Amino acid sequence: FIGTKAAIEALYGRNRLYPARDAEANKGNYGHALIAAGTWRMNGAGLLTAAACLRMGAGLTTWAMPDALLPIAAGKQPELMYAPLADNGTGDWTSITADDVISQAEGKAVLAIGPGLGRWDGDTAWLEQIWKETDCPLVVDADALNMLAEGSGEQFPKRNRPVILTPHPGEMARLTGQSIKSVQADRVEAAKRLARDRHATIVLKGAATVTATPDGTAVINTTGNPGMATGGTGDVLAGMTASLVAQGYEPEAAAVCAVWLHGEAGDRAAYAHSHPRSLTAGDIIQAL
Ligand code: NPW
Ligand code: AMP
Ligand code: MG
Repeated sequence: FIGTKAAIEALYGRNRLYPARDAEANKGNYGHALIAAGTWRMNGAGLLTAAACLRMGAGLTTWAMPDALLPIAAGKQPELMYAPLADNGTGDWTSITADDVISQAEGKAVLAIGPGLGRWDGDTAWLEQIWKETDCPLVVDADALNMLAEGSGEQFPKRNRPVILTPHPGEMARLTGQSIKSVQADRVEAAKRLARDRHATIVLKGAATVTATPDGTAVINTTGNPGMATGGTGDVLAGMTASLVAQGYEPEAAAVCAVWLHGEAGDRAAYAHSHPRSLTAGDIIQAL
């Protein structure tokens, strides 16, 4: 299935791609998203994820971060709320417990986890506990995908709530044990197989992003450009996807629509105002 704009509109309805806001709406109607992302060294990954979530229309967005980051994050995007978690002054996640994240996720409409998180000893068990004990849909990206790749099916069983995984080909290779080359040789099949194995919606990124679901559907995206091969664009997609989940989209529709809009915004930013070479991830958020 080729995900052109017309085809996506036919599948999900025009209102899904461009949802009109109810005139009587309040922010409570559009979900509260929690973003667990960012470290001292990669705080921008957290900011891009959270800002994209906000810009995509979530009612409220809270960014959970190691508390040493708060002074540099505060004020960058004043509409965000923050959940600074005690980090012993490290600026990383090593001493932040799974319980800290789980309690923040209580009552949230979605948890996006992974961009700029880094890795540490015991992180796969940390993610396992969050996977099992949070009650909201998950969008899993970046370092959290690498944690997941090192865990068994028992550690990461089928959840009651939706899961969306957003690997680039390098992360996909770690998740499947394949080489990047063999992932790229049959992207549709690789995405479909992982969707079945992990009981999750899979967004296999890169030119012509493939979104696959456990029931065997696969959608190939038609928007985007090589200017998007630059740091932080995947973090933006994770935030956009989480935002649509927070607003009540089913996981497949959230993923397909976020991927299409991310590429379309990337195309407008690259060709209308700039050049693909000069595109930055933040430009995609602006173009939304
Ligand atoms: P290569 O180099 O072409 O052989 P990693 P990361 C491959 C954070 N960020 N087609 C690539 O292969 C992230 O959120 C923070 C083919 C290479 O092997 C993460 O937390 C930023 N191959 C962390 O950095 C901005 C492809 O994947 C490997 C491919 C590390 O994430 C940047 C590289 O991936 C970043 O978002 C493709 N289309 N795409 C910030 N401002 O704070 C990727 N590969 O080793 O998982 O590292 O993606 O940079
Ligand atoms: P990440 O590697 O996680 O930062 O994600 C990169 C993002 O940019 C993904 O959404 C990719 O689909 C997109 N992207 C990267 N390279 C290209 C390309 N050549 N054409 C279209 N989209 C791309
Ligand atoms: Mg990434």
